[in-house]
Amino acid sequence: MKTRKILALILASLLIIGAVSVLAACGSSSKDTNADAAAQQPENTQQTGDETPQPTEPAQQTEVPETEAPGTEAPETEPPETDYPEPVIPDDYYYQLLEKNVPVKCDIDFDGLEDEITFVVENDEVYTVRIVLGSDPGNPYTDTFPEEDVYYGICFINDSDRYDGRMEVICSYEFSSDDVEARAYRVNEDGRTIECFAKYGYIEPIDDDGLIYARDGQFYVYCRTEIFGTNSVYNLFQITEDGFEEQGAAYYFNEYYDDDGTQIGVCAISDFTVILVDDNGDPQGEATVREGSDIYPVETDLESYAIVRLEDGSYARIDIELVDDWHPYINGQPQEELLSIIYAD
Ligand SMILES: [Ca+2]
Ligand SMILES: [Ca+2]
Repeated sequence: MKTRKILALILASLLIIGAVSVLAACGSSSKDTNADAAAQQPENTQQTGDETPQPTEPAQQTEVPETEAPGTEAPETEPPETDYPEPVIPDDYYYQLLEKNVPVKCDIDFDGLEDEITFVVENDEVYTVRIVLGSDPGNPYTDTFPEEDVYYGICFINDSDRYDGRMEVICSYEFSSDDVEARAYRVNEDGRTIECFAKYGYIEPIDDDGLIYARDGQFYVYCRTEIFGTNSVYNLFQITEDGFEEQGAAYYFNEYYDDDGTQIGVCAISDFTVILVDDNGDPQGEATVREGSDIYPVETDLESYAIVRLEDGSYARIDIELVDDWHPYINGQPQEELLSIIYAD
């Protein structure tokens, strides 16, 4: 009986233990899930609680641009609608047009320290280039264009030579009664001083939007000549250690067209002799430009000759002599005795 009782007790206690453990297990598991939920919920509420002031808003903000991004992509499909091709700017030639009064960070002397370049324009008439070198931040370089009545100015950062370990800041100004000047700033080898080069001429953009002034490190400088009348001619330039350096052997004349799309030439008012040339510029004999026919200026070295196209499409060289350093003579005569010449003031 005793052993039965003992066994029954053991059995009962085992059952109780089993039941308790089952209950405990259920309780603990439900507690755990509650705890998990509780643990999650506080986290969530904590997050949302924290999110209200901080994390949520940035998260939402970053999400909004993400949804906007496809929207901003849409304009990217618009450029092809324009008539002109997009200029190709190689990655290895740095180029940056400066907005007026907006500093641009750029390491222009390749010393690993960011420099700050600003095209400062005050009252739309006082133009200053301001360069703060990262190597000498307490000593900003400034150069204010000295001429008065400046009515137009542009400024860009350009890498003329990929291998010279620096870049240039280049400006073009137009001021009092159509006078012009281009300037270039270059950090010297010492990494501290900046040299300024000046050149007579102005720089024109190469794209229709007027945003790109240089390609492959080179840019067009335009200047005035009195050859065949007051004309605008241009040549490719880049900046070397000596300053502005011509890249082409000759200057090209700007071509002008009337409303019908016909090129405007210069009319001969007297017969005169020219030298026909082939594609290489080699002489091919003489020809006579007849009174009443037009010549179309093509190129000149600005001092001794010009190449022109004749009405029949052939090309001819006209030897030029500049008398008094400016007055063009052709075949020993002032050009206005042979051609209908228009001089600007
Ligand atoms: Ca630098
Ligand atoms: Ca360079």
